[in-house]
Amino acid sequence: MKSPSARIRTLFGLLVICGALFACHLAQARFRQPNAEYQARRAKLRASMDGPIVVFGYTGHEDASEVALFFQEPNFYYLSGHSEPGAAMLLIPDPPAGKSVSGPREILYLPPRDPAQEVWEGPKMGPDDPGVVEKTGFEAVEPYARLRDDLQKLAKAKIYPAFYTLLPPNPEDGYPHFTNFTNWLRETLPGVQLKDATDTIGAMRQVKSPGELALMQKAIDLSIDAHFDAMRHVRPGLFEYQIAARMKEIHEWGGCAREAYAPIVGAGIDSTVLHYSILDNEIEDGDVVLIDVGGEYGGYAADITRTLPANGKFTPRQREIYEIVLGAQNAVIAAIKPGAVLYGGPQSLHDISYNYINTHGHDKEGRTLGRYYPHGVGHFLGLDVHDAGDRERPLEPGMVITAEPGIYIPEERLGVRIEDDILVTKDGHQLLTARLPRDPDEIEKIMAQGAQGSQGAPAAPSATDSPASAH
Ligand SMILES: [Mn+2]
Repeated sequence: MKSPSARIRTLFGLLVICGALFACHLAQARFRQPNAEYQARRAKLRASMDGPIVVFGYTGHEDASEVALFFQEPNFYYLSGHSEPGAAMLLIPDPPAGKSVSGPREILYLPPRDPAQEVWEGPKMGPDDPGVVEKTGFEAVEPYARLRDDLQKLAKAKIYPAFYTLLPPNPEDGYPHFTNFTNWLRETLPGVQLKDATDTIGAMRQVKSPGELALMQKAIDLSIDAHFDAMRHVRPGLFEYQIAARMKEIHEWGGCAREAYAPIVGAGIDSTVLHYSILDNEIEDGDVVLIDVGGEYGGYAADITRTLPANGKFTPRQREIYEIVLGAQNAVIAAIKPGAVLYGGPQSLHDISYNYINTHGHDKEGRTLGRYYPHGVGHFLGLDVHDAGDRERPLEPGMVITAEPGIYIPEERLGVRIEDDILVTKDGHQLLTARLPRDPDEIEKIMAQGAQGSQGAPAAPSATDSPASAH
């Protein structure tokens, strides 16, 4: 669909000033690393490929709902730090021996500035802005319209055996961003072999830099603060969404731009629904409340789950199941070190958790509990909550994973998940969520303190009161 002329758009905009047409190009905050970090990532990617790499940013059309804010495609962001719609980049590796290539090797393509649109959405970066090369850290910044010519010239020179891009997942859900641009590339470069760079970039994203880890720890600390608040306030009679509301406020008040994922607060039977997101039920006496809520800070996700007794005291059966999940999680955490794998093989972290759960406790019919653990032990964490990269790759220092075993028994209205975020270190691991108690006695104590002082509840320890992590 063509956009209306600027004049019509302006008139129409007066009528729908809060509407979706304009909201979709406002951007969410991610906090940039220094340009040198993006340059190093691009250099590493170029060095590992035998052909030019073309990566397309999101256009702003990916999510057209009224509440959508523009959020850059994570691989594009990872390689550029650029958060505005409609951009592309071309990365050109060293040519094979005996061949040569001239001109810049890292080019950012930007759409032209649109003054009429900027009235509504604020200024955007344009290819002709003074200082745009220094600001973006690319070797060259060109108008987007030049991309086609540059690609065709490069292909015609027959220097490289293939070109790379992010090929679409199969099937591609939602707006077909990757399908659209891959089709465009095939039309633009007929006869050129097009290969996928997704796995290579995903492997790079798995190992976090100190700057990324700092943002992740901030997301985690704010999420821990929110979980402390939930422990102090959960009680029968509240609705699930009220707990989420307080947690979201703590995230945003602390600087999170958004949630890392739709909050899950499930009481009673809802605790057994893995991705429960309606949050419209009342918390009842005797329920457990499963709280899987994490904020996103500077673009990086936290992912934390705690399961609380609604009235502040676990029943013997709830505690029994809780302690099995905790035992499984402790066994997993203890095994996290370089070389371990999340999935694949009998020593995998997943199998450790499954075997623990399946050899401890029983259901009401006397059966083992493995059947009530239907999901995986965890995932990589980063720009995405379920972050990029091969889940069977042996762990390396700098990777961050979650450990989140769970047991969900609908016939007992009982779901328990405990989820923490863990950095793989040279010698083992560091529990980034260590400040938030997992022990059931400690949780009951904090809940009792919260119930006592419902007006002046003791403040959660802040990130500076105690070490944010332990080895
Ligand atoms: Mn998770």
